[in-house]
Amino acid sequence: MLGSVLALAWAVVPAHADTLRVINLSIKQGHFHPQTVQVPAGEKFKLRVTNHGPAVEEFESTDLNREQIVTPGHSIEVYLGPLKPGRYKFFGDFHPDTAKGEIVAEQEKP
Ligand SMILES: [Cu+2]
Repeated sequence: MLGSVLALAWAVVPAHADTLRVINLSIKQGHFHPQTVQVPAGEKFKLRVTNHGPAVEEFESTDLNREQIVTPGHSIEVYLGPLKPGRYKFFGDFHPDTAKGEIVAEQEKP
């Protein structure tokens, strides 16, 4: 029985991993690149945030209720969505004057 459960798990997990949209966000010198991230509304996605240094940063979003430290040379993964159409601000908590961005969730046109 255990064997068939494991086989099912293996069959299901890669399919999910393949369909999840991954969006890369870089941190450099207290700025996010890109500053605006567009995603389709109503879909889950993963934000991969990489800190190219030199300072530690914290990816933070009050709108999305996320807060995660990113040390120089490292990446974090933030699972988000599905979002309603709208704009969701994020910022770098250690450089809040310069590290600003937003995620724009848009309904895809049929
Ligand atoms: Cu914070």
